[in-house]
Amino acid sequence: MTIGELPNLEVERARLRVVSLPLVSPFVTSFGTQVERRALLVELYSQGLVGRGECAAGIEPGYSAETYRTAMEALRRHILPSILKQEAADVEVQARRWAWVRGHLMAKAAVEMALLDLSGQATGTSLSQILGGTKDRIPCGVSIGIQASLDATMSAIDGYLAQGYQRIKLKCKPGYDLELASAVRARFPDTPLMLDANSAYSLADAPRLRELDQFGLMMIEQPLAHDDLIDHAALQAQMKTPICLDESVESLTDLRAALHLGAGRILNIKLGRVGGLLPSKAIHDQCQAAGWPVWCGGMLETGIGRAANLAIASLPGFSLPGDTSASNRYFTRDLLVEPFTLAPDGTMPVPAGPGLGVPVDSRRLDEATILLEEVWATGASRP
Ligand code: OSB
Ligand code: MG
Repeated sequence: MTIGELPNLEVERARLRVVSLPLVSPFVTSFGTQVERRALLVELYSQGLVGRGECAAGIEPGYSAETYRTAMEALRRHILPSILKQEAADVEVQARRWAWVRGHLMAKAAVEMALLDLSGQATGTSLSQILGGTKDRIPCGVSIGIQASLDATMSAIDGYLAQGYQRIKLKCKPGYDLELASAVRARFPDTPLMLDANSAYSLADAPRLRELDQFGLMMIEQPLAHDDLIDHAALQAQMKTPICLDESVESLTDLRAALHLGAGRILNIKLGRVGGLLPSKAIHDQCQAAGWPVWCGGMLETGIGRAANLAIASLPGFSLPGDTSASNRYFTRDLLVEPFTLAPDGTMPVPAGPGLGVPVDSRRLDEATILLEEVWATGASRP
């Protein structure tokens, strides 16, 4: 079954669930510190099945404008009422029913994930098969937050390399960049290495950023403003290190502008950031046509969102190791019966079961739940 053959489904019932999972260690970036993954899950019911989707948004709007709370409001008032108890339709038609809602891409992506999970379960097809995946294992990298010291950074890298991770991404910020790259390169001369600035620089920092060229980085991710393409193009023209865009590409339109301007050479695809798996596939296809390698980013997802990340990463254009790391890199206990584990060769399997393909541990899910809400077709908070 492919995207054109998805079954018609009626969404009979919808629930919003918020879970809280403590992180094994605080995750520090140029925009803030996260100590827990608080995830909004969308649960859709159809024909005796439950489809699940995870919203990428977190507690604070430091990465993008969305938070799990803005997503809840958009979902309960606008997005879910557009599809609840409507005539049965396939996922593409359902997505057109909420397309009138501007923005709220992570909220939309969570509903789309749940619908695709239902579609896969109803037809015995995995998400990867639905999307046209060609791989059954994914090469994995790891994203390391800003550490208290260079020593702590070195031992974190040592630990992840020992587990098999195929590339190291280090979060950086102005003042925590050249010394970091130089020290890590001296100690790990051949490790595939990259930095992620999460928009912390401006074009005035170009001379400093150009110094990074000497360290043989695979790429630098999103050095400049979250909504900029023009300055990224100017920076890329002066830098050998490839620029990888993250925050700046939220749609196929943004990608076309980025390609036109030469605002980078690589794209990090996050399905929440671009509004879902189907938009991610379209963006992947366009990157393939343009010769831009892509890889799958992450938002510290629980196993539910991680399963969808692995499915999209199985498409052929995902030619670089992504931020799809094992469950134990984030949590002591994930939400799944079988947590995701890294094989010694640094790969993880793409789930092969129907839909998301990862059985959820319902006791663990209930333990982690801090809020559960029924959504009404009227869009009101009460029927
Ligand atoms: O910029 O890629 C990012 C986590 C939260 C928000 C933004 C980013 C990240 C990561 C972690 O880098 C990726 C992961 O391991 O899930
Ligand atoms: Mg990033």
